[in-house]
Formats: sequence, C-alpha cells, structure tokens
Amino acid sequence: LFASIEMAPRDPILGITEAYNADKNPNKSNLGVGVYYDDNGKVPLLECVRKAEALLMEKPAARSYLPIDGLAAYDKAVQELVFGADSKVIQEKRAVTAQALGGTGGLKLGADFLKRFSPNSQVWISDPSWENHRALFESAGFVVNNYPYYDAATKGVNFEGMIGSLKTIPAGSIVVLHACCHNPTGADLTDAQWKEVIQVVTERGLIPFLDMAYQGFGDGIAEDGKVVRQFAEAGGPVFISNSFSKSFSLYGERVGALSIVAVTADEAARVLSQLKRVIRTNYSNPPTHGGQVVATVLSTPELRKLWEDELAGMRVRIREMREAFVNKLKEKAPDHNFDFVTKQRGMFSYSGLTKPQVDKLRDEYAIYAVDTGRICVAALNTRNIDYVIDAIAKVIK
Ligand code: PLP
Ligand code: TYF
Repeated sequence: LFASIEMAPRDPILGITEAYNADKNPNKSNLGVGVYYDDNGKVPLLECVRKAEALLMEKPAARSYLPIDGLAAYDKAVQELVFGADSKVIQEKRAVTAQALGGTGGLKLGADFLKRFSPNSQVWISDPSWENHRALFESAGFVVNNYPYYDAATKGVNFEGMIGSLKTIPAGSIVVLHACCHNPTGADLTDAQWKEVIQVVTERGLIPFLDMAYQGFGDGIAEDGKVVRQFAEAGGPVFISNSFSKSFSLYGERVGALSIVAVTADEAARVLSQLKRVIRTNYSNPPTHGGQVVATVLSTPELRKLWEDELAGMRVRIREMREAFVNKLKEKAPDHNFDFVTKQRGMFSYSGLTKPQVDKLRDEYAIYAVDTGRICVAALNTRNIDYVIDAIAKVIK
C-alpha cells in the first residue's frame, strides 16, 4: 500500500515557518505566515480570553458532547456579529449557523454541503487567493477556476477584469469572495465596487461564498462585516465562513463557523438539517473550549468591550507598522514608492518584492517572506522594523 506513495508537497506558507524555526540567526524575522504578533514579537493571549477562561474555571462543567451544530450561545453570538444584532435575516429565521473548526472548517463544511446539493457547479476564486482555497474546494470534488483580481501595475484591484469575469461565468457558479482584508494582496474593493459585485452576483444567480477570516482587522468590526450584511439583504442564498483564529488570537482552539442565508425560514430549517448531516459524517460535533470562550466574551458586556478594545489595538498597531514601513523606506530607498502599503488592509501586503529578492532576504538577512512577495505586516514591530527596512532597501537597490 505505502511503497509507491510519493511525498506530498509542503504547504508553501507553513513550510516557511519550519525553515524559520531552524534558522539560528538572532535577527531572524518571520514575515511569512499570517499570524498577528504583538510588539514583542509574541502571539498574544488576549486579556478578554484570559478573563473568560477564569470565569469558566470558577464553575467547572462536565464535557459532554456538544450539539452537532455546536454551542447554541456561540452560534447566536456569531450570527449577531456577522449579520449585525438587528439583522432582518436573523429575525426572519433565514440564517443558520454551525460552529466549525476554524475558518477552514467553515469553508470545508460549506464546500461539502454545496457538492451534495449543487454538484455540477464550478468554483471561482480570486487570482491570487489564500493558498488553501483551491485545494480545499478541489478536495471537496469541485473544478476550481480563477477570476482576475490583483493588478500588479497599480498594486490594486483589477476591477474591470473581475467584474467582467463575474458577468460571464454560468449561473449557479460558486464565487469565493474575501469579505475584508484580502489574503494575500491586502487590496480590498471599494464600497461602490462591492455594490456592483453584489448586483452582478445576485442578478446572475451566482452563489456567493464569503470568507471572513479577519473581521476587525480592516476598518472595524461593523465596517468589515458590512459586505456580509449587504449580501444577506440581497436575498440569499449566501454562504459565510468566519474565523476567530486571528481576532481572538485563538489559532489552536479552532474556532470558526459556517453561516448560510436561505431565502425563507422553511428553507433554512431544511438547510440546517442537511448541514448537520455533513458535520455528523465528518467529525460528529465540535470541541467545547474555544466556542465557550468566544461565546462568553461576546455575551458578557465588560468582556465584549475589552475584546473590542484589544482588537482595535491590534488593528491600530498594524496600521502604525504600515506607516512606519512606508516612511522608513522613503528615507532608505527614495527611488521606490511604497505608498500603496498604507492603502492595503489587514495583515498582509503584496509588497512587490520579486522571488529573487525574497530569496536574498532569506539567505542573507534571515527575513522570511512568501515567494510571491507577500509579507505579514503584523509580524513587524518596533524592534525588528529597522533591520527589515535596511535589508529590503539593500535587496531592491
Ligand atoms: N481564510 C483565509 C482568507 C485565511 O487567510 C485563513 C487563515 O488562516 C483562513 C481562511 C483559515 O482560518 P482558520 O485558521 O481559522 O482555519
Ligand atoms: O495565509 C496565511 O498565512 C494564514 C495562515 O495552510 C495559514 O492564513 C497559511 C496556510 C495554511 C493555513 C493557515
């Protein structure tokens, strides 16, 4: 059985962390993986999480199985967060939400559900997109295509190309959209462009699948969730996967969800029953701890306030690093213009660094970035930024 099995390729992003961990250079920096680090270069344990865990420890509870679709309090809190507490789709019982194993788990539940009920659809993802989108939808059995997205010349979105493509793909196609903070480019659509996308997707009967892994890292919690709300109001169906890996710094707890907006409450009930079937045959029911922590924080006013402040702190720190990056490069490499970096949103920047420049940064300076030139701005801090800027200025000379 195993004799003829070949080595699978490494995940290109997670592979960078392995190489970084093995590097002995004391100045090394990992700008590869999309993880938020604080100014000390550490993955933070949020205060709101620590306090919620302390609260939970005060009344220790047995760990029986959760319902198939997860903790009810969690699912409710997720709905209110992604659709807004006053959302019509919640009032009309047209939205269903199931706790999932991170954002990845939400995407995979949605993909498996769609393969069962829309087996002949094809999937369209942005060019480029998160490393795992293509593989995940392919492993659910779909053919995956790209729609144009990034324009290297303007370092922004090729909106003409994108909307033109959405106008030609067949009705029933599944369109994966980054709700905010596009990974890997950092280039998001404007409000007017979103409006046009929503109109084309709705009119043409495409199935939107919104991936929201960075709610709160762009302009704010409500601001970043706006697109989800607009899609929901457009009528449905809509699929939304969301993740708390980054916004709660709970990467290893695997907390996320899949929400589906149906056209009627009756449809929604049937959808949920089928979604539970997908979950049952995959992992039966989700784990308790992360869901309980997030539900506790979101439904306890003081903790909720603390979380919003801590999330704002992360968002602001990334912005400061974007500004410092641009200003410092202006001094060290005045012939180059990096102003686009402050226009990008979220953790990432498609920096424009070429593969040979990325190789040189790694080999000569122990600075690790993705081959495409994507850097994680959230890995910059007041201690490493001067070293990183000096190195970048040298490799782009
Ligand atoms: N979707 C996007 C666009 C991401 O960048 C990530 C990154 O981790 C995920 C989904 C997966 O999130 P999670 O780690 O919660 O599975
Ligand atoms: O894009 C990133 O860096 C994050 C983390 O297979 C990540 O989303 C990267 C690759 C992967 C899982 C998570």
